[in-house]
Parts: sequence; structure tokens; C-alpha cells
Amino acid sequence: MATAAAPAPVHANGAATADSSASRQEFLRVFEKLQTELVKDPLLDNQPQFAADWLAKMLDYNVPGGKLNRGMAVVDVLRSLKNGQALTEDEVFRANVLGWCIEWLQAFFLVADDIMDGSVTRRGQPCWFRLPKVGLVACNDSIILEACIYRILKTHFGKSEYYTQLLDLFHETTYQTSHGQLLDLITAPIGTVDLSKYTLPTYMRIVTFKTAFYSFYLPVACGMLIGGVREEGSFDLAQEICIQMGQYFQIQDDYLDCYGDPEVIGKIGTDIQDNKCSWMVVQALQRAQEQQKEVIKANYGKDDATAVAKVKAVYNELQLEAVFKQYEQESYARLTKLIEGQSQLPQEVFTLLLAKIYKRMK
Ligand code: GPP
Ligand code: MG
Ligand code: MG
Ligand code: MG
Repeated sequence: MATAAAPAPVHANGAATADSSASRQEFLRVFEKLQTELVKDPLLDNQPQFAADWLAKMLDYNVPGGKLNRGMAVVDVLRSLKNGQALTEDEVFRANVLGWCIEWLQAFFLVADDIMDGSVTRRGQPCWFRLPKVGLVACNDSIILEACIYRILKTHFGKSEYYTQLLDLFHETTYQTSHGQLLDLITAPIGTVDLSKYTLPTYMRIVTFKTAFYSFYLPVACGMLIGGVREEGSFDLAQEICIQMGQYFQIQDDYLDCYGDPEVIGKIGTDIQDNKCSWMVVQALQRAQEQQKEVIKANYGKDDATAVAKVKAVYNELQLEAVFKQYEQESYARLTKLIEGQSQLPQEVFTLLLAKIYKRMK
């Protein structure tokens, strides 16, 4: 039932990412298995066929269609931890199941985030809630997507010695992400433009919580748990590196919201209309003259194409594309130094992740 495998993503520098299309195919086969288990879940015995069909379709629409970077990272982390030693079929399967739990979490967040952000497209198709037959059923579907994670974990890890740690990890990550999302939303109240709120410390806190924990620390911590790592210090170190990588990733997301090609990123930017505390507006305000600040103030947070164009014109005047490219170089250098400056965990755990996002265009 899964959608066809996407070709291996190619980056600006032309290099294909580490995941071969064979491991992507293998990963997608695990999706089909999990989807079937959920649709036939004994807890939902005698579920009417139309509801089972809804679930299968909702999962197809929302879970497997992304880049799959987060999900496929778990097996990469496990492989790196084993220092090249071949993984058993069962190890690969378990890593991929956990990888899908992360993709399910992401699907839950995205379905809900698109409603909150009033977005139009996601992964090259209309946002789920935009489909006329879906509408606000999408609210419940996002809850179902989250609940699926715990059914999958119980089925496949219920008897593992680290089951409680996994439950805790997913719960804590959701807790952190939802609080990041809260900050993201209430720093950007529709209808009031308060430019004094768009500071770098506020921004960094928002992105650390709404993106970095679930997108980077979660896959690495999952790989470490199934890889037998137990030292708290190793998890702390992984978290420190992953947080910085996640901040860089969300800054790219904010840049792409403004300058990315919707055909490539699969979504249409809404940050200016949504009054968001985006990296772009934070950088603009640090550099703007009074008159440019006035233009931003008069046009930010308006769902109007002319107003959005005026804000983007100020970004262009301030050469924010060049500011971003410079940030990207510095961030890559800083992360590389951090990764190479430790020997507690194999560097490859982090370098593979970094290579997948460096200079990404989607
Ligand atoms: C990315 O923000 C953050 C999330 C998708 C987390 C949402 C968390 C919830 C608890 C719902 P974004 O709005 O910039 O992402 P995108 O650009 O993909 O819409
Ligand atoms: Mg959004
Ligand atoms: Mg959002
Ligand atoms: Mg965004």
C-alpha cells in the first residue's frame, strides 16, 4: 500500500546521500508491514471496513511521503555504533521499526502543524486537512498517528529490556516539541506585529524545542538504545551535538520557506503571512534601517501577496541570501569541529546525519 520509493535525494553539491535506494526499499517494506498490523489491530476487532480503509489511506497519505531522513537515520546510527560489523536481519528490522515510529511522530506533528500554520501543500500534495472529505477529521487523525507509535512500540519492543526507556524517550520528545510549538505559535499572534519579540535567543529556544529534539536527538538516541549504549554521558553528548544540528536544520527550513522552490520543497512558505519568529525576520531586524523596519512592521503577518512581496524586497535589500550562505558555512565548520573534538561516540553517527542536510535544497 506504500507509495513508490522516491529516488535517492541529490544535494546541491551533486552527491547522493548515504542511503542507497535498496535500504530505502527495505525501509518502505517495513512501513507496509506496520501499516497492515495497525489496520488489522486486534484491539480494533470488528472495526467497520470503511474506518479500516480510512486508516490505511490516511497512513499512506501522511506517513511515508517525506525525505525519510529521520527514520532511516536509526539504522545508520546503529551501523556506525557497530563500527562496520554487519548487522543481523533482526537488528536492521528493529532499527527500521523505530525509524518508522519517528516518521509516525513526524506525520502527527505535520498534520497538526499544517492546520495551525494554515498551510496549503505538504510533500507536494494538498495538506491532509485541505482535502474536502477530511477537514477537521484531520485533528483526530493526528491523534491517531501519535497513538499508533505506542501500538507499534508495544508490539515490537514490549518485551525489550529498554522498552520503558523508549516510551520515555518518545513521551519526553513529544512534550518538548509541543512546548516548542507553543512558543512558535504564541510568539506570532495573528493580527499583532510586535517586532521586539523577534530576537535571536527567543528564536533559538523555539527551534531547539520545536525541531531539534525530535528531528535529530530522537533518531540518534533510538539507535543508541538498540545499540546497547547505556552511559548517561553519551546521551548528553549526543544531545548537545544533535541540538546544534537541529538548530541549523530549522534555520535552513526558515530560509527555504522564503527562498526555496515550492516544487522542490513540496510546500509553499507561510512564515511571513503567519507572523512567525523566523530566522529571516530576526536577521533582517538586526540589519534593517528605520525605514526598512517600518516596511516590515506595516507588512508582516498579513495574508496578502503584495505585503509578503514587500517584506521579501527588504530581505533582498539586506542580502539575506548571502547572510544565510555565510551562516551555513560557519555552522558546518562549527559542527564538524564539535563532532571531531569528541571520541566517546563514533564520529560517523553524526557525520552521516550532517552530510544529509548540508546545503539541502529540500
Ligand atoms: C517545524 O515548524 C516544526 C514542527 C513541524 C513541529 C510541530 C509540532 C507540533 C507539536 C504540532 P514549521 O512550521 O516551520 O514546519 P514546516 O515549514 O514544515 O511547516
Ligand atoms: Mg508549518
Ligand atoms: Mg509551524
Ligand atoms: Mg517552516
